Amino acid sequence: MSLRVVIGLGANLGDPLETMRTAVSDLSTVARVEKTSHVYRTAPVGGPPQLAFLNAAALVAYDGSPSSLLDDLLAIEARLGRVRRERWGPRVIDLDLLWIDGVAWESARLVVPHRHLRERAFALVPLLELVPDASDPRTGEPFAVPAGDVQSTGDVL
Ligand code: A4P
Ligand code: MG
Repeated sequence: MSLRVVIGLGANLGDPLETMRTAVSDLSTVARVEKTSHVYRTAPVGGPPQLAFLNAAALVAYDGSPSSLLDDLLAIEARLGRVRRERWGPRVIDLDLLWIDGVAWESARLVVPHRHLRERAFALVPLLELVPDASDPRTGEPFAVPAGDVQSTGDVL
């Protein structure tokens, strides 16, 4: 049986929109991409002073374990990071495994739902655009969006 998964995409270096579109195309080689969200311009949360991010999400069906999906995401990040690193620096794309329908997972290298999901409007807004009734698998409670500076750019992935 396939896992129903929402993957969060974030980027703030290089050409974020282009990189996110390439990431979705790479994702489609390892999973069935069912829907992608609008693109949102978001204020950076945490870290050093930095440029605004673009964030979005993809709903995919995946035939494998959460842990092998993480391997696939890390491989896509490495591929895109390597291409961009020469021009713009090392962090051009972040692919996070935000949520898996009905699955709570906790290992040394992977925690699902993503451990900061509930605090992050930049992750929850695109997730809920794709799955409006998404809930926390541990409690069954629907997610609520916290306050945050998140604005649709009007683009889609
Ligand atoms: N890992 C554990 N659980 C997960 C999961 N559910 N999905 C582990 C993905 N990875 C998971 O990630 C470090 C390790 O986390 C992975 O190797 C995996 O084993 P990373 O992507 O290398 O590191 P990171 O992303 O720099 O660190 P961190 O703490 O995961 O950062 P976040 O949480 O991803 O946040 N502000 C805005 N507006 N938009 C953003 O997208 N992103 C960040 C980074 C900060 N501020 C932001 C945004
Ligand atoms: Mg990450």
